[in-house]
Amino acid sequence: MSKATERVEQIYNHVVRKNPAEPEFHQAVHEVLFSIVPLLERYPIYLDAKILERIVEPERQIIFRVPWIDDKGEVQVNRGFRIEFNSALGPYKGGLRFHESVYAGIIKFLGFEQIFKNSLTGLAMGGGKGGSDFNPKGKSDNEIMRFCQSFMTELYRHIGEHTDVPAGDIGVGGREIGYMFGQYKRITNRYEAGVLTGKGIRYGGSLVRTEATGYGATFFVEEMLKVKNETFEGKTCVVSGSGNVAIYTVEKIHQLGGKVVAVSDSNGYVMDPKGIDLELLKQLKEVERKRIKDYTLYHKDAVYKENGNIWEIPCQIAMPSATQNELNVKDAEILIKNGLIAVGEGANMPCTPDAVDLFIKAGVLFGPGKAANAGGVATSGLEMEQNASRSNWDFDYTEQKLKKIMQNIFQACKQTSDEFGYPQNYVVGANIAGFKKVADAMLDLGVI
Ligand code: NDP
Ligand code: 2IT
Repeated sequence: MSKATERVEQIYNHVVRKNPAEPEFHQAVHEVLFSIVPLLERYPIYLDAKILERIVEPERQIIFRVPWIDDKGEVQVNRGFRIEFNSALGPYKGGLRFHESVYAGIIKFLGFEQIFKNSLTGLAMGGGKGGSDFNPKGKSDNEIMRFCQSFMTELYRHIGEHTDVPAGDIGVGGREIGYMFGQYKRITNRYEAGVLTGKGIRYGGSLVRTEATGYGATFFVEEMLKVKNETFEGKTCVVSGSGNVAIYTVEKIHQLGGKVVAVSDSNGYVMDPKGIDLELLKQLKEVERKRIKDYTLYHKDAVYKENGNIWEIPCQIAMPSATQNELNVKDAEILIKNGLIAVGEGANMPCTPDAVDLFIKAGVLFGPGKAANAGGVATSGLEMEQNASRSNWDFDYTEQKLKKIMQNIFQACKQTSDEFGYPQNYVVGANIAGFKKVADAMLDLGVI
């Protein structure tokens, strides 16, 4: 075992001891630390300066009570989080997740990933993440608004356009960002558009931000496919989830000539052999906020499978776009057996570590989340740029900027994986390229 590997083991074990019962955080740290060993062996300065010990410790963690009153007049209490992980490259930046499963370990894993993802975009953004264990399912619009207002009543004092800039994630979309921006403006008496991203177009949002994560993930896979002289044209694809990322992944795949035959939610999947009807999907999920099951009311050829495993559906390209650890090694085996050629992680950490290893070993093109889904936060960076200059770019211009960023991220992953002797291992490429920029900035900034 090399000296660097030994140090990484010690640091990883320390993280596990210091952050007990947070398996998702341990998983994210394990992946990054062990995959950057080739860099640490080449440049011992990162170990000497204790960059790893510093980077695994959030700069600041804020945990707060979120009391609100439901429609029956009952007081409800949730827990709010904002974990400001690393600000070496810019203000903390990352989404807010509202989901009942949220606890510190989830926010830490997401915040940790965000550091390297944001670094890969090439924009000046540090890493952070936040959210709440609030479950938005079945809540009325007024309940959502009251929750968002209460959440912001504490959060406002910790954020700012030059400090920390939240956005959406699971359970937080344009509606929630609107309510939170309204409350921030009211409390602070400042029209500070750059304090949140993912805003509506009428009040400082950017065109393409809604589409950005799904479009970006598809662009990333398009770049991977080029390596094998392949395109999306005529390919059968499966996209898990049916939220923001999934919907715009389907849209871009269809524009590029591929066919998405299945999408899902946490209850089951719907399979439409003719290809998912995008307009119906948008109507059901974005307008009516219904379950994916209702798709079959409108398309009789489509089948809905309650609790079904979407990865059993044969496809050439898989885009897991729902949540962490949704695709395990058994699913990977099935997908490979069915002729899979590429995986693009639209979600954060959707594939388990043994599934990732198997994909790479089998020669499947694998785009890790922190690279493949960076288009969302990159376009948030473009939104901040427009807010700072009080300008509004048009759709095509913004989409071209997003595409260029995704191509650059792919090139960084490819060149770095080649340089360190792991050709086509974009996990190694993304982690080393993302880490190196942050670590070099931390060296420049001194021990802080
Ligand atoms: P949405 O809330 O819009 O949609 C989430 C989708 O995933 C829903 O279909 C939801 O189903 C499903 N899902 C969520 N949790 C689970 C679960 N525990 N088990 C099964 N299915 C689940 O979120 P987004 O589309 O924005 O986010 C999806 C993923 O993409 C997340 O991992 C997020 O971190 C990541 N991401 C998002 C970005 C963004 O800009 N929004 C940027 C980069 C990454 P149900 O309705 O049944 O809960
Ligand atoms: O995981 C992510 O990158 C996001 N949820 C988007 C973060 C952002 O600040 O746009």
